[in-house]
Amino acid sequence: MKDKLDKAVIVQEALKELPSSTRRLFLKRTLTLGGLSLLTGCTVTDEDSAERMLMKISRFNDNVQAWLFDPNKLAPTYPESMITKPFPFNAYYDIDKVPEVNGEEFKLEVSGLVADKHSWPLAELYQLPQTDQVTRHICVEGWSAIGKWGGVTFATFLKRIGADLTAKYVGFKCADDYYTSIDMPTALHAQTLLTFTYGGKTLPPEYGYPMKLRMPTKLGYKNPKHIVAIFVTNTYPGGYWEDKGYNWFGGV
Ligand SMILES: Nc1nc2c(c(=O)[nH]1)N[C@H]1C(S)=C(S)[C@@H](COP(=O)(O)O)O[C@H]1N2
Ligand SMILES: [Mo]
Repeated sequence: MKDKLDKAVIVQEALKELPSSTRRLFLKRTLTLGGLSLLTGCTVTDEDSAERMLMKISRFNDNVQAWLFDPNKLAPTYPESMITKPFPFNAYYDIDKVPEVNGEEFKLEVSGLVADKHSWPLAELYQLPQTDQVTRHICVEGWSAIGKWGGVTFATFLKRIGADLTAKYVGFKCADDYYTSIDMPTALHAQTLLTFTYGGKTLPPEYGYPMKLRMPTKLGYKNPKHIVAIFVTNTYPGGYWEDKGYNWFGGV
């Protein structure tokens, strides 16, 4: 990084870090280093350390992905015959450590930029209009699987609680130590569901009982299981893997 870097090389290196689909779209829109600086909010110079540069690229990547995200574009859906059996379990711990949640006592906490902060027992959540979809879950660890999840469209839930839909983030706290957060346009996407069922049956513990936010437009680690609290905020909430260096936007 000490050598005088040609501006074109900096842009090229930054682009290498982007997923190929993003890269293609990005190249189509022919953004320059000026644009890169605008998006990252800082000037990319040859004095930046490699780590700072990578941090900038990751934040740049978040911004580019957010910028390219088309709220009306639907992720593919599949026939039920293509459902992966058995559907894989994944968490940052082994299956014998899956959190046990008592559904009778459970109440979903809601906080932040919302008008109605009452906590939701499961029975009340089940009364919201339910829908299901068969989509592909893609994990960065190198596997993907098709499954069927059912629940309420998250936009419906956000409107029901009087969420500030102009806020930047929706954050999630889980019954394990997991947490994550998403951008509002994705939260409002038609295929973003707050799900209570898997394969037509109550979500089993290993897949995230009592609820999982299912987004076919985002990578697996952005899909929180065992959600116990939801909050709407303009303060960046990060996430379990995101704080360890995974890209925050995490689009597929
Ligand atoms: N609460 C919680 N949610 C989580 C995780 C986790 O460890 N804890 N892992 C994430 C990752 S990396 C993946 S791939 C999916 C796995 O979901 P599955 O077990 O239903 O396949 O859950 C995501 N959500
Ligand atoms: Mo994952």
